[in-house]
Formats: sequence, structure tokens, C-alpha cells
Amino acid sequence: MNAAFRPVTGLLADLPLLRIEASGPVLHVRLARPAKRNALNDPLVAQLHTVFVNLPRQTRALVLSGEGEHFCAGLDLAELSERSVFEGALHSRGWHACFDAIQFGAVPVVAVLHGAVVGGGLELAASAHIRVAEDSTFYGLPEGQRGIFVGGGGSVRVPRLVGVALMTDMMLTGRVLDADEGQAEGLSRYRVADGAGLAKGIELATRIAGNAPLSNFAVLQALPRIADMSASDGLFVESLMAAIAQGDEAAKQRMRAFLDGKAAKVKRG
Ligand code: 1HE
Repeated sequence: MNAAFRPVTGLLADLPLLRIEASGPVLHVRLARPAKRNALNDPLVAQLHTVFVNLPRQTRALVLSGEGEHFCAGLDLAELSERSVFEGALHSRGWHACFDAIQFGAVPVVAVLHGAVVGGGLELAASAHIRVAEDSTFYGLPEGQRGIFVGGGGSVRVPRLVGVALMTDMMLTGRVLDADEGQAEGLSRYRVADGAGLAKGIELATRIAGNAPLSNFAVLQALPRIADMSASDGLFVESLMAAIAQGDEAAKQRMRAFLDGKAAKVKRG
């Protein structure tokens, strides 16, 4: 773990199911319920939501990971049997509020995945903007086998990553994808060895945090919405977003720096 990361103070220090540390503009949020494989019970979802609507002012990028052997075992099944139909709808809407706060929040989120990324754990991972997967990662949607349906935005976000056909297969047959299959199908963008995920996630988040905040905001807010629009509407919204971004002082400074030979060139990867 990078020595520069320090526990946060204030409101975010008081969330017992999460472990939260900051290093300058990068916030690292760990699901910290390893005895239950980071299964998402109501308090954990509420605490996650609290983080994303109360980010420290200096935060520019966030790394999300899970403590223990697994990223997240999904919905806490112990809570499920007690719920009425109406409570089930409200519960799902609560997850939507939390995961929307992640996807459409103020800063880009890099999820570092290992072990089980299943059910609601995959829905959570899908609400992040970039996913890094270690060798041990495996993905499943056992909702079909549990007699339920996705309720944390999975039916909206997962097909946008892997297509409806693969999600249908995973839900109907219980098919589990390993880390390489997940990478090939688009569930992760980066594949690393076991134990290397956090360093990669922090490296990416640090790079992202160096972008102009309004550029990152445009990527997070405009890109997914434009993808859902007609081409004509999308092009119009793109023009507006481009005009707003280029008018920002950060953009002007960065363009001047390049023209003055003070900014990095684009290099081969
Ligand atoms: C849990 C949960 C959970 C573990 N809810 N308690 N999700 C699932 O169907 C996945 C269910 N879990 C598993 O398949 C396995 O636990 C794992 C593959 C994730 C991990 O296996 P393993 O061998 O490392 O751990 P374990 O021994 O199975 O579990 C350790 C403890 O965590 C044990 O509790 P203990 O008190 O006996 O020690 C488990 O009961 C507990 N545990 N997973 C509650 N999910 C809004 S809709 C979303 C719908 C869904 O997410 S459906 C998918 C639910």
C-alpha cells in the first residue's frame, strides 16, 4: 500500500463498513466486510452512498476495492427473506440512488476487482468508470439461481458492457466468467496479476486526477447520456459540452502550455 495514503477524518471516518484513505486528490474506498465477503447489506449501501455525496473537496479521482478474498458477494442474502414486494422495490431504488451517485458523481471511479464479483457486486463494479481485474477475479449473476432478478442497475449497465446476449446467458445458465473472459468481453479494461490491482488502480486514478476537472466531468456526465441519444441529439449535446469545456480557464491554460512547449506530447503506449 502506498505510504502516502492516510485515513480520512470527519464524516467519512465514521463509516464502519468502509475503510477510507486519501492521498492528495485520490481517495481509496475499501468495502470492509470481509467476513461476509463484502456482501451488500443496507448499512453498507447507505455508507457507500454517503461517501459519494460527501466527497472531500480535494478529491479528483477514486479507487474502489474490497478487503479480504473477494471484491463483493453481491446482495446480502440474509436480508432478502424479510422483504415484502413493496419493500423490494424501495430497496432496489435505494441501490439505484447509490450506484447512480457513483456513475454520475463528481469524480471518476476506478474499481479494483479480485475474487468474486457477483450479483450486486458486478452491478457495483459496473457503476465504476474503469475496472482493473486481478487474476483471481470471477464474474457471475447468480440471481437466476436465487430466484430473483438484478435490482442494482445491472440490467441497464451490464448489457452496455457485454451485450444483452451474454448477460442473458449468465443469468439463465449461471455461467461464470474468469478474469480473462471478463477482459475479452469488456467487463474489465486492465488485467493484472494477483496483488497488483491496487497499484494499477492508484496509478490510473492519479493520472485521471491530473486532468482538468471539467473535462472529467464531461466524460462522466455527457458520454453515457450521448450514447443513449439519437445521433442528431448526441451531436448537438456534444457541441454544447465541447463549448463549455473549452471555455474553462483550465482548458485555456493547458492549450497555452502545449503551444509553449511545456506540456507532454502524446506518446505511444
Ligand atoms: C454471504 C454472502 C451473501 C457470502 N449474502 N452472506 N450473491 C450470491 O449468490 C453469492 C453468494 N456467495 C457465494 O457464492 C460465496 O460466498 C463466495 C463465492 C462469494 C465466497 O465463497 P467463500 O468460500 O470465500 O466464502 P463462504 O464460506 O461462502 O462465505 C463466508 C461467509 O460469508 C459465510 O457466512 P458465515 O457466517 O457462515 O461465515 C457466508 O454465508 C457469507 N456470505 N456471500 C450473505 N451474498 C439488488 S439485487 C442484487 C442481487 C444479488 O446480488 S444476487 C447474488 C447474491
